[in-house]
Amino acid sequence: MAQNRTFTMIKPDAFSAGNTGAILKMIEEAGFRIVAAKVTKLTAERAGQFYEVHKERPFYNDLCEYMSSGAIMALILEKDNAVADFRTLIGATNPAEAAEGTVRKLFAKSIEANAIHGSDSDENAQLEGSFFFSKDEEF
Ligand code: RTP
Ligand code: MG
Repeated sequence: MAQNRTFTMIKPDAFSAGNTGAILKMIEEAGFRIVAAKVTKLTAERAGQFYEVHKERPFYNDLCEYMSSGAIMALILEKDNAVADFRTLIGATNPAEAAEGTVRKLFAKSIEANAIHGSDSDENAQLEGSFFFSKDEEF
């Protein structure tokens, strides 16, 4: 995955609430181009692999259960400065601390069910994108 790309998931709370279209509109209006997208569902085991970095954290088991509780949408996005600009667009992990107008401020239900994921580095964007997509699914 190129350095100007990031990876995101619309999480089960936002997907099941029917907020996918509104979130995609925000993403495109912020200048991101969708280069890969799919609706899928993680098993608890796959969620555990995706969030392996957090396995010692107290919220890990709950997070894996929540992330496998329903369908998600996974996407790769392209824009200059994609990783940092996307983290700005989605806002703080805890919606109570998220800035006005951010995706999490508008759509997150709690610190856990917080509507959306955004990669935190170019390296993780690459790893997370390839967790969901093969090269020929990325345009
Ligand atoms: P993400 O990886 O999903 O983009 O979120 P993030 O960087 O803002 O937050 P991170 O620290 O990586 O945490 C990953 C996800 O775990 C859930 N979480 N729950 N109960 C809690 O205290 C807690 N803290 C984090 C959230 O779903 C968070 O996005
Ligand atoms: Mg994170």
